[in-house]
Amino acid sequence: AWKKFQAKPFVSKDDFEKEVVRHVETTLARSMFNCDETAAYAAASLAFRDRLITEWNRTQQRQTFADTKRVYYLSLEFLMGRALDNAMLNVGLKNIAKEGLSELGFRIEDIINQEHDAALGNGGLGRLAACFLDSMASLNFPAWGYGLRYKYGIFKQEIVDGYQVEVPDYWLDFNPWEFPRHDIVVDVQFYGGVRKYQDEAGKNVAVWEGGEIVKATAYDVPIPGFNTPTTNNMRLWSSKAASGEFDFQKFNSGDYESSVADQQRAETISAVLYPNDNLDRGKELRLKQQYFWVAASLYDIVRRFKKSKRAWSEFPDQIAIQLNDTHPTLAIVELQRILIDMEGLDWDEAWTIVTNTFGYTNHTVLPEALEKWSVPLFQNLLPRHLQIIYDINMFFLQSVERKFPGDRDMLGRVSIIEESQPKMVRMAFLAIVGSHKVNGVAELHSDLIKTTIFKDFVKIFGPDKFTNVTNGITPRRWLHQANPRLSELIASKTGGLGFLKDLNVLNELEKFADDKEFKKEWAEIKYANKVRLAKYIKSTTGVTVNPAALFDIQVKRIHEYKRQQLNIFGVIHRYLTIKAMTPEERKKLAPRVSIFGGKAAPGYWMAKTIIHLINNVGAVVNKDPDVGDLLKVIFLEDYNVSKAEIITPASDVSEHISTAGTEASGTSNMKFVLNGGLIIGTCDGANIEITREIGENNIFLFGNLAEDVEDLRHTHNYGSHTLDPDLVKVFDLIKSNAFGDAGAFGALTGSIEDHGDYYLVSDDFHSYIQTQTLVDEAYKNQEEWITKTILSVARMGFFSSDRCINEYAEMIWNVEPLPVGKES
Ligand code: 26Q
Repeated sequence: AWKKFQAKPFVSKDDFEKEVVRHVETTLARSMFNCDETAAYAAASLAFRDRLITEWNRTQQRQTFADTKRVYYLSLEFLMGRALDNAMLNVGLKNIAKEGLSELGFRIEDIINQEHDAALGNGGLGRLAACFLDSMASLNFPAWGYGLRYKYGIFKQEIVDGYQVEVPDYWLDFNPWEFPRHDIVVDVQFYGGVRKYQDEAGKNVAVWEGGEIVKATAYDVPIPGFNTPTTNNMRLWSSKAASGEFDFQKFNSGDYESSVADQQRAETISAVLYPNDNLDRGKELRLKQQYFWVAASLYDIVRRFKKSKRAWSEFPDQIAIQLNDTHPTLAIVELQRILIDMEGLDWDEAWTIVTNTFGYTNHTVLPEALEKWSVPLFQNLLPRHLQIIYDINMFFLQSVERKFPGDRDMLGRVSIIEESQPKMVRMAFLAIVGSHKVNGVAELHSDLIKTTIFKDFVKIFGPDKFTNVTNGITPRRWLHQANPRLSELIASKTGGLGFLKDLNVLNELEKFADDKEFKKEWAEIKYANKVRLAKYIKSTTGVTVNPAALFDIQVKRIHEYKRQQLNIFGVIHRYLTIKAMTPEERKKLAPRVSIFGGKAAPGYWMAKTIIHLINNVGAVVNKDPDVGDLLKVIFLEDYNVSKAEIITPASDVSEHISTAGTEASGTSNMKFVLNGGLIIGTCDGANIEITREIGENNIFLFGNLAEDVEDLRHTHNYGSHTLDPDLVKVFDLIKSNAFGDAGAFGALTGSIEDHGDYYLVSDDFHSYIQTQTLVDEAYKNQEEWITKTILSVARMGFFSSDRCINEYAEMIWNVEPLPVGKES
């Protein structure tokens, strides 16, 4: 009977406006007479949210009813960016919304710009999780994301006098995209002790008791697929003290202050995202975050499974859990604990279920990023889990001993417990032992982990446990949303928006690579995107840049291994070259705008020094009359997802210049090429596969290869290390205080001159400068340049996150899509 009362989702402009007006006047309790852009954003979002939530409900019912296998993607980071534009496009009603908002007196861009980014991530790993959610929904996979609802996402970056300053990102003030589930609350235990005894049947029983309880409340965010009704769920947990407002017992006994302190301590768990990217600092609160999130998520997953009344042995047939790096590795231990301590399964039966359920994705080989936790810290916070880890390790080492009898070195190398002072739990090893598949994120990276950090495990488990799934990006956000004109042009030549669901359709563009008309339109779009970025640069930095200049962009987290220092040293070299030129020579040079953006971890001094140098170089170069338009240096403040949507379509070249073997994949490289930019890059991460796909004539590769890095480092430390002469000139200029007090940059130049140049800046400098010269030359031939960019875009189909998700589904998860109409 109720079915006839269900609201019909709007499909027309008038109905959309009706919804907006209704939300302004009732939900927001405001009048249309003073409806500003904030209110219009809120109302438009609520109108779309209503639509999403209807489909979200249907999708959840459909998936529950069909009872097929589900994927749970566990990630401590989901770098979602804005939701409104994405929702409008995925539902296919942006044009209707645009017209409707226009009738109400608003420009849709202004309304979209009201939204605060959901910035619950640092960089690549977090954005990958967001692209995966989009692909899983768009491909109709029954899939949930599980994460933490941080009160503060990644900090907002301000540049003051050339220095990075961090400002808190409080983003929850008004967030229409989340639904608090006050009925879904999980108790999570910390500290306490373990009591062991034998029950009547003689079975060993362990009880974890005492300690403290923190409550996890679920907040659900709908994830709409593109051009499909499937709307999946992202569930984020928020922490609260177990006693609610405050502890009445303590309050009544006069201990008011400590009851408030308890509450604050509990809420601290989900308060803030750790701003380190590729660095592990072993802080207790971080381990608390991990367990809090993992325990709540597994409780939720297990509860859902138990409703199906299936045998435990069917758990891995119904559930696949993917670990986004080692951050959720405790889930392995927690599931084993639930099965043996709570559900009474015996160890082997439980362990088979656990290992068949989990898959682990590795995102780094950098030693400083590999997670380790001190055993004493673990013992105190999670005493039962530590016991289970010791048991997992014991059974594992016994199996190694059987396979490699007497190899004590091997046992020491692969032990989950590092015998250091204090002892440490090696999370990556635990993740490998507890999963049935381990994957890297690009071919080179997957090969490297097999031959370096996880070499012994390949011998132990065999090579089939280790695989590669090259990263991808969602073309919905990174082409259709960020670059609507290019998307429209492609649609007009390939028969509609089908390429957004099957990115290999882009291949059809190859036949336009020499088409005059097409090339003209293509070039116009790039120019318009550069004009848009130039305006943004003007409004945020005050610097005027020429949109006809070559835009050279490097935006990503600031890290020594990513080598923004190589880029800025190259810029200084260019500055020196320009200064030494005659006016005639200057006329022949292609004007350039070097654009940087990215955050440094707050405690990473070297990264902050690099930002400082970039800003100081900009301050000098940008006002030098000898230079004029030939060189401008821009640092864009607070790089984030919504800014990436403006920046990515505007590159002529982008830089992906990590020391070979250090960048696991990179994903912005894919975004820039998909938007018609070329790449200057090293033979690292996904650059290698991009080259294979688009052809080596369409990419500017330079630098030493991964296989030579180790020897070069050895030479620096034990042989002779002479700096590249051009780099010496750059350092001399810095030391002459040309960019402010050189003392500020001593640590940076010193790391290269005196401390072994670990990232091979000097070794790659000459090759880098030469390649930049090739870029200048190539850019002069615009006809050829445009052809290269068209061919590149045409060949980028492989890098869709849809391809990537299909590979995970087939090789690791063994799950099938569940489109509407396929329920039975
Ligand atoms: C670990 C312990 C304690 C605190 C923080 C962390 C931590 C947090 C974030 C460690 C690593 C990260 C993020 C890593 C990351 O973003 N890696 C990137 O992942 C991308 C997606 O696979 C790749 O494209 C990049 O190459 C890789 O650097």
